[in-house]
Amino acid sequence: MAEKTEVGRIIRSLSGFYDVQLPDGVLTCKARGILRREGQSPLTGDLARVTRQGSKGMVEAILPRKNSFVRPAVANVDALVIFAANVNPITEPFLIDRVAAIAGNKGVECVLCVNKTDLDGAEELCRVYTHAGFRVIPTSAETGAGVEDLREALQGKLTAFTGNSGVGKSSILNALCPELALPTGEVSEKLGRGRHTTRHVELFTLDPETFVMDTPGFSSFDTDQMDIILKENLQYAFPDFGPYLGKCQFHDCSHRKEPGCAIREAAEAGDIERTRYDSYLKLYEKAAQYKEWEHK
Ligand SMILES: Nc1nc2c(ncn2[C@@H]2O[C@H](COP(=O)(O)OP(=O)(O)OP(=O)(O)O)[C@@H](O)[C@H]2O)c(=O)[nH]1
Ligand SMILES: [Mg+2]
Ligand SMILES: [Zn+2]
Repeated sequence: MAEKTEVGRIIRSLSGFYDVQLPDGVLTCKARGILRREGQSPLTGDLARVTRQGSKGMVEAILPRKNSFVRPAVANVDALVIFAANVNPITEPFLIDRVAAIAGNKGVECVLCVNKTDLDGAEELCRVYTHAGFRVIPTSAETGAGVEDLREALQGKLTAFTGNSGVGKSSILNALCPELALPTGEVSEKLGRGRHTTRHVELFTLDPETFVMDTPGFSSFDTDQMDIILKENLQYAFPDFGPYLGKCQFHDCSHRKEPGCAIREAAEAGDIERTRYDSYLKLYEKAAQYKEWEHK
């Protein structure tokens, strides 16, 4: 007789064990070796087919994914909230643009949460991303400002929080749901960097329809492991370029040095934010290098 299987969502993955949420509780599972051999490592957010073996379980299969990300290592998200701050630590716009482009390339909605506004209002950051067409939510985990706006943006979705270490992802999740009491870490004054307090991806239920994943903050190592976007597709991953696409002199314009490039002209005129265009150029170089390297 075939073994009874059940389907549940992976809410935590830690050192080779996967916690799967089933209707009657959480089952800790290992994964069948064949999954890894087939390059199918389970991710938090995955829907998994599991069998019970006493009090433990086995992940037998991963159901088809809506999407997945390398960093943060999550699957099946409706949206990403990218966290940024303009103080302790300062978030580089390039990091925001890179993560937003990866999400855009996969068709995943992106919200920018500008946190620590009690310390620094980050007006310029808010202006740039509002102009670029993002939904921007200024917050403070300290005062609670903006937390209800964020709650409303998360409603009814499965969202992953992401951003550099120390910007306050776990602190904001605690503000949304104090019972979670997640550990948060000091930011090193000397290095201006977070201490990588959150070490694994975990999915939390805010209400029966609203789920949020807390994830470890990026390190420089992670950014080298992020998804690559094909250089031809990169232009579509910048929603603020949309109105200018198809208006360049050359139909196969890469929007770098070509004459009559509508994107570059818009950036020079300030209609596209300069930092966004600079990030595009940087990502284009990375994408071009990757292809050469891959084809060697
Ligand atoms: N003043 C102020 N401090 C904050 C705010 N949000 C977070 N912090 C502090 O910033 C530090 C880092 O916060 P965390 O929530 O651990 O940051 P994180 O993004 O989860 O960091 P990782 O887990 O390392 O990725 C802690 O000392 C928090 O108390 C805020 O809005 N205002
Ligand atoms: Mg954290
Ligand atoms: Zn162009």
